[in-house]
Amino acid sequence: MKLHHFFRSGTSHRLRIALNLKGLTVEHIPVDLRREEHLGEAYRAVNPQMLVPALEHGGQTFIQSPAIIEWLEERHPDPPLLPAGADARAQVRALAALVGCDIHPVNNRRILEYLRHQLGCDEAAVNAWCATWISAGFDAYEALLARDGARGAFSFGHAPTLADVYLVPQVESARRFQVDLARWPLISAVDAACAQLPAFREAAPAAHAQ
Ligand SMILES: N[C@@H](CCC(=O)N[C@@H](CS)C(=O)NCC(=O)O)C(=O)O
Repeated sequence: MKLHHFFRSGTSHRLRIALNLKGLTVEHIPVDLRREEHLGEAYRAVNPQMLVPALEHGGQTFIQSPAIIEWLEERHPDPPLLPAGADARAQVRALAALVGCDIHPVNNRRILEYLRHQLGCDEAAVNAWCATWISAGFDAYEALLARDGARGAFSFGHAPTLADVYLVPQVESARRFQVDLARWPLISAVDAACAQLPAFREAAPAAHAQ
């Protein structure tokens, strides 16, 4: 498998965590978003959407991190990223979607570039934008963690799940936008628990910095 990714991209980060949790190794192909390599013709041929990550396997190229992670889960079910039972699965998928559908997309690079260049926002306004949507999502995530009485150290149950795969990169991104994480002690504790595990540590942006 070949993974096209950028060290600081949250969606790439979540895919690296999922691959590590599954014990899978890949060839790493860095795509530098700072140099806009994803907007060049070479990368367009890999992913016409011109976003990272993309995963090549068996002559096929997979895009969209949620679809790739589901594909991994189907192809490599052990260890599972989803719990047993439809109700529990819905809970974990909801946590992941809260991050993947409602926090990450509005803070993506191209959105921030539009704010800067089309709408004339300065860096303070851009950071305030990011902090607003991260905070709204994390307030809800924290409340969901608080009301789950059966939870251990992770977002759900006693082992890492899809929810943690999505949460940890978003926490990393919140740090980058200088959002004060003290407001969300349960999220911070989950992030710390994940950081104990090699699968998460070895997927971190710092371990892949270019
Ligand atoms: N829904 C897509 C989103 C992918 C995405 O937005 N990737 C970001 C990096 S985290 C990207 O390539 N951004 C480039 C840009 O915004 O110019 C996925 O989950 O794979």
